[in-house]
Formats: sequence, C-alpha cells, structure tokens
Amino acid sequence: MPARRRYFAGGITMGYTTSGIRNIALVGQAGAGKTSLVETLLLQAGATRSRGSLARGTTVSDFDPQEKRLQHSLDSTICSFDCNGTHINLIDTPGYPDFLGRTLSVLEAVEAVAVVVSAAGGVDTFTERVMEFARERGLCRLIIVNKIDSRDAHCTEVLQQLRESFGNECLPLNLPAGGGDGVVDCFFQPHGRAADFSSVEAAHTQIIDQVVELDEQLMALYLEQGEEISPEQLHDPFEQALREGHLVPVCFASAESGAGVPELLQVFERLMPNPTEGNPPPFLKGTGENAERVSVSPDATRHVIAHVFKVSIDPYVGKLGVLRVHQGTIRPGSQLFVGDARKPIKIAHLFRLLGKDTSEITAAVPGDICAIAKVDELHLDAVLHDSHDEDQYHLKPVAYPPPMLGMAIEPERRGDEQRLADTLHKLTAEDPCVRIEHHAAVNETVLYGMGEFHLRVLLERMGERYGVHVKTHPPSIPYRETITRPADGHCRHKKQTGGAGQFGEVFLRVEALGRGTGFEFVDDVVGGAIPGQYIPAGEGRAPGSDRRCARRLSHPGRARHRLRR
Ligand SMILES: Nc1nc2c(ncn2[C@@H]2O[C@H](COP(=O)(O)OP(=O)(O)OP(=O)(O)O)[C@@H](O)[C@H]2O)c(=O)[nH]1
Ligand SMILES: [Mg+2]
Repeated sequence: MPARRRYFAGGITMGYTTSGIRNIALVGQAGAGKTSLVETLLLQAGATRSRGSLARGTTVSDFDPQEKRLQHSLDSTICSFDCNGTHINLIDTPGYPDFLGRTLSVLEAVEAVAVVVSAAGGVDTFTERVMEFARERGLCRLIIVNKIDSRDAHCTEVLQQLRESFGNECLPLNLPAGGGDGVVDCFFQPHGRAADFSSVEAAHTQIIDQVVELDEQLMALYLEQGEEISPEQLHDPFEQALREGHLVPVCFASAESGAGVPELLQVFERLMPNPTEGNPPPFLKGTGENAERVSVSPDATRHVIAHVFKVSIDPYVGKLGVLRVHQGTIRPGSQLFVGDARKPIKIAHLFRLLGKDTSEITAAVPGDICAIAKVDELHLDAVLHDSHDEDQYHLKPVAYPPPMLGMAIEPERRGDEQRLADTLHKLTAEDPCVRIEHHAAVNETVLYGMGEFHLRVLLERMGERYGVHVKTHPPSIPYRETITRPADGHCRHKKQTGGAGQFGEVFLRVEALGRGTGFEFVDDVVGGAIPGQYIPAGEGRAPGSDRRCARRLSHPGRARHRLRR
C-alpha cells in the first residue's frame, strides 16, 4: 500500500510574492544524489528537523514503499519550503531513463533546472539528454557536481568534461577546498582559502567577464575603469546570461557531508531566476498550424492561467493535481474552467506539498506551485483558467519519447477485467510514457512502457496499490499474408444440377502496392463484356490477397462472369 498522505489544515498565509519564489527541478542521472541533496537542503533550510536516510527509507522525496524498497526515485516529488524570506519549490525527479516522462513533465513548471552530476561518475548520456531538453525549452541551467567527499571524486576532470560537453559557458561559482570537506566561493566573496584545484581569482574573473559581456555600461565600468562590480550590480545581466544560455554556473557540493550545501541554498536564493526573470512559458492558443504564441505574464491581477504538470492517483484521497500558476491568483472558492469545458470546477482547498505532507494554503500567487485534490476533471497538461477568453490555451507540447516495449497482460482472476481497465487508466493518467493498446486481431491488452524496469514497476504498482494481479506474456504477433510478387489467376465455375445452371469465369491479376498505400481495385473489363452489376462481386473475393495493399486487375476482354438460368 502507498504511504498515506498527511494533511495539515489551518491555511498557511504566504509571506511572499512572485519575486520571492524560486522554482527549481533537480534532474540528472540515477544515483547522482538528487534525493540525498534535497534531504540535506531541507535540513539546512530548517524545513525538516533531521536528515532522512535512503537506507532506512526515511527521506522526504522517496516516500512511496516501492521507492523505499528499490532505493530509487520513481516519480517526481515537490518540496516547498521557505528559507530566509524566499519560497523555494524544489522538485526531485527520477534519474532512470525509464521514468523520463515523469521528469520531463515537471520541467514545464520551473524556470531553472539544476542538473546533478556525480563527481565520481561524470557526465553520461542522460545528463546530455536533460541538458539539451532544458536548453531547447529555454530553461535556465545550473550544474551541481555532487559527491565531492567521495574517495572516487575527480572534480577537475568532471569540470573539464562539463566544459567539453556543454561549452565554455560552464563556469564554477565555487570550487572544492580542503580535499572536498567544503567549497570556496568564487562569485560573491572570492577571498577565502585556496581551492583544491584551479585559482579562485581566475574563476572569479572568468565569470564576471562572461556576465558583463551582456551589459555595455557595466563592461565599460569594469574593463575601462577597472572598477570592482558588486553581485547586486551583476544581478540583471546574470539573469539575462542564464536565460540566454550564455552562462551555465557550476556548483560543487556533497549531500552526504553537507559541504557546499549552504552555498547552494544561497545560489538558489540570490542567483536563480524568480518567475518574472525566467523565459516566459511557451503558451499557445488554437490547435495545429493555427496555434499562435500568446503572452502570459506573472501578474496577480490578471485572469488566472495555471497548468497541471503532475497528476497522482492516491487510493486514499483520489486524484491529486499539481499545478503551476502562471498568471492571476487562485484562492479556495475560485471557479476555474479546465481547458475548453463550459462548466467550471470549484476549488475547495489549495495545498502546498512537502513530500507526502500536504498543508492547506490561503492563496497561490503567480509563479507558485500548489495542489488540488479530488477533482476528477484534472488531467496531465490541462490548463485551468477563470475566463472563456483563455479557452484553447495550452503549453507547447513536450516531445515525450514513445514507449516502445510492450507486454500483453490479462487479469489473474476472472472477473477482474473492469478493475484492470480502471487501474490501467490510472497508470496512464500519471505517466505520459505509458500507453495501453488493445490488439483486436489477437484479442490482447498490451501495456507499453519505456523499458523492462518501467514495466516491472508498473506491474508491481498494480498489485500493491490497486490489488490487481496480472498474468503477462510477450504480445502475440498478428501475422498477415501479403503479396510479394505479381501473379495471375483464373477460375471457372460451372454448376448444372438440373434446372437453371450456373457459370462464371474470372481472370484476376494481383500486384502489391507500396506499404501503407491502401487497396485499389481496377476494373479492366472493356467493351461492357461483363454487365456492371457483376463487377463488385469480383472485388473482395480474391483468395490470399491482403485487401489493404493489393491491386487486382481483371484482364481486358478476357474476364467473364456470367450467371445463366
Ligand atoms: N559519498 C557520497 N555519496 C552520496 C552523496 N549523495 C548521494 N550519495 C549516495 O548515492 C546513492 C544514490 O543517491 P540518491 O540520492 O538516491 O540518488 P538519486 O540521484 O536521487 O537517484 P535516483 O532517484 O535513482 O535518480 C546513495 O547511496 C547515496 O547515499 C554524496 O554527496 N557523497
Ligand atoms: Mg532520487
């Protein structure tokens, strides 16, 4: 059974506005230490009293029994907390490529992604994939090199590898010091102890040079007059450099020892973009080719526009939709339309999430992330709005990888067919990379996922969470015959059983058309040798031909089809 969500009623009044919000998703390869980092960051920020452990299954992020058992994140987890007056919505994501759908869907809700790389492992293909996805989506990127305490850490090589893979705009904001027991700041106050490698002064100069390139006035001050530029003066060009991908800052940390974690929190608060500073979300109005880009701004007084980027189906409380408010303010009691629906839904309660804990809040301002429970109309990628002016608004679709591995399933117990159908519906509602197909030709239901691990997790979840146990086997292949080369056929039918006799004669040629080009019937009878009403009988009667891609020809002047009385 899944972990029961804990609810805290009371209605927290938020002490922050849009500019005080930071939405950051932690992404990166499995085992890089994202969940561990969340744990250490929460403790550092004072959001939790003790640091949970992966081995004991007590982390805030991996609260599902399956996650505890496998010691891997299988779903994204929202951790909202306040730190020094800043409201941080930190989202932990799974690093296994099998769960990429769940990772990509949360990137719709953030301005910045923090890509976590292990100092012991370096860059892998998953890191490259998420870096590219974030760049394409116009998200600001930060790289966290974790595990600097590890004996296998090779920070110099990893920094070098990052620059080779993602460009020279990957510049360190801090560097490991004391053999990985801490970090030394290269941006705010670059005057600490010596770093383990490279020079703090050189790193400071590199990053300032990179940022002032975008601001002519600052450049003049800095280069011509040799003035020291303060981090406050650099704030706006720094945000611009992040938005344009002109700078990808790199931070070093250890989730295990806590080294670099206070510095990381400071980077989140002071340097990561707030919702007004990130690239605007790619909202479109209309469908297909007629879709036009529309502007949505984080203005609290305008119409509400919010996007559902995560749905989880909780057996205890039903559907929980997690949304990012892009415009306007949502309050308990707000009436919102889901997509083009004419009838509004009423928001009874609004929640903020910290792992499995759910606390009621009094409002969600633009840029914030909140949750709504028990609204069946909500679905992944739905847009909520409070005016029909915003009907047809949607976010630019995400290019999810198609689930390719299929497994045929049927309930173990007869009579469970409906429960199986309901469960499959729930699984597809939660994960954009799960697909169900019914293969009518062989009467099989096939569950498609990203890989073996994905399918195994889905089957276990069906059993544990919903009590539906299934038998599985590889999907049957509905073999069909097709025409491999042209052939001619001739058949004569004669029947004389007393009274009226029957006679028919057909000349037929079959040829293959191109794959997928359909079926074509060509009547080659000339001169009306066969009366028109007998021609359709020739179509659809040729043995051994695939109706979908065959061309049949009856020969000119030779086809005969007669009925005699
Ligand atoms: N030495 C060391 N080990 C770490 C550190 N951070 C995480 N680990 C270990 O790395 C392993 C994986 O950590 P997780 O936090 O589960 O990694 P993850 O990125 O969340 O992995 P997925 O959920 O599978 O994507 C665990 O055994 C952690 O104890 C670190 O800073 N130093
Ligand atoms: Mg994890």
